[in-house]
Amino acid sequence: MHNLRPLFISIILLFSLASPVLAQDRPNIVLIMADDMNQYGFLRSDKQVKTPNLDAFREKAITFHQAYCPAPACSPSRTAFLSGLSPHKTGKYYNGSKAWETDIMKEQETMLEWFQRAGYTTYGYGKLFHSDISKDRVARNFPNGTGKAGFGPFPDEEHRTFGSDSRFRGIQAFPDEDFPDVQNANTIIDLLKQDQEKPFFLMYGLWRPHSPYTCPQRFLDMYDVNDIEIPPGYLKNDIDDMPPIPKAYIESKGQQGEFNEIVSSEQKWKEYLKGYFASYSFADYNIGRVLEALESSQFAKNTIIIVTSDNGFHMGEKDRFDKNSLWEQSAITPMVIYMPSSIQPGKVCTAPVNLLDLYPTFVDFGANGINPHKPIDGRSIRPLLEDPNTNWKHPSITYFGKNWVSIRSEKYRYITYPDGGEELYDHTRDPWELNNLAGLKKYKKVKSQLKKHVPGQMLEAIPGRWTKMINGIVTGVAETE
Ligand SMILES: [Ca+2]
Ligand SMILES: [Ca+2]
Repeated sequence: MHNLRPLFISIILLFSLASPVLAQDRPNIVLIMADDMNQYGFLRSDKQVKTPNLDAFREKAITFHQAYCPAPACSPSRTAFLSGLSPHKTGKYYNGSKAWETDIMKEQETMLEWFQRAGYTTYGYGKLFHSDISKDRVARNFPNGTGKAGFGPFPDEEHRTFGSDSRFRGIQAFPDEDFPDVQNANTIIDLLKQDQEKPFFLMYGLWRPHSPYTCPQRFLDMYDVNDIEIPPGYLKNDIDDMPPIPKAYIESKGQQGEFNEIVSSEQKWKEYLKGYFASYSFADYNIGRVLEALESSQFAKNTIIIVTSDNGFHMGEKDRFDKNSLWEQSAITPMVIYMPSSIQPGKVCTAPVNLLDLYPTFVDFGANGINPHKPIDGRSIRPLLEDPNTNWKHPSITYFGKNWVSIRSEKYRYITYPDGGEELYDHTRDPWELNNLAGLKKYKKVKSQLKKHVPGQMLEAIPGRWTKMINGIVTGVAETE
């Protein structure tokens, strides 16, 4: 009798191999996340950045013109949307503070952990969580490894165009194979040629266009410095109509030094733009390679594809070459979503959405009755994917500290600061947020409507380098008032 056992096991195995066919009713999901990619390649009518692959992709996808990050920097943005928790509930507002060791985060089920429990295989290559998270947790989220990690290559000291600050390591060319973005795309292209037993969630985290602005030479050759224009959103003395806290922040030593150096000559500014644009086009190239591999794969008909970034970036507007601000340039992220069954290709959606909305959207599409262990923030944007013109009354919220919050409705951006200082911009007339309307009586009602979305309770920021710096600025302003 006992020699029937292997046969019995074989039958069981046969059935378990057959079941993934059912699982494939649910879509695969590919999330492509660039780093510090602002909207220059997307929104501007005088688009200077060349993105042929993203342009072609947008023809068959839905482009969200008002997508924002939960917090305007790599680590807090990724921590929020991958954990499903808004920064005001975790205290993770800035880079350089450890969020993942807190009790709330230890207990939180990440997007990847939920995907696994819902029957998906999770893959991730490149820059994913950023730092501040343990290797064990990363390995749990991406059991197949995370590909080529790291941040290089860095140019030698003498090639640094803008001094030794790590954010401004100079513009220089290297061969394709030196770049993690190329290596990880290669890995993904190979992976997409293989069969999958289960539906999969695949994340491709690029480093570019984040500095240093190094890329293969042909991307630098795409741009002539003489053809590059200074950003139209730059206005000298733009900060004059701001309240004391943002003014003090922009004028603080750490924020100002780089700005003065880059804008010291128009040539230098344009060279900086060229470096960023070339890195942007390099990211577009790598994204295009992965999109092409997907399109020619067996998964083309059943895969949702999202292209986005963790945050935006200022190119001199508001006296900044950085993210880490609540203004449009820094808070906005590209977001293009391809639905294989969509009847809305090439459409634009102007409803304000947030990276935090991705996790609940994925749950909406892939849950199969399995919901995250604990409540998650954000809301499913499935209705907008099915009809981009859906009436959407929800603003998008971005945080830069306790009581340092921006509420972005379709029409307005409202910002409030810890001392009660306010900004209000009307995007129908002022897309560059140059004219602060917060002090005008006629906007009192608009402000109070937007202010209702500011949470009553916000956690203190987790200690860290940025927390210390921001607290110093707030205290400094209070002392002079
Ligand atoms: Ca970033
Ligand atoms: Ca202004």
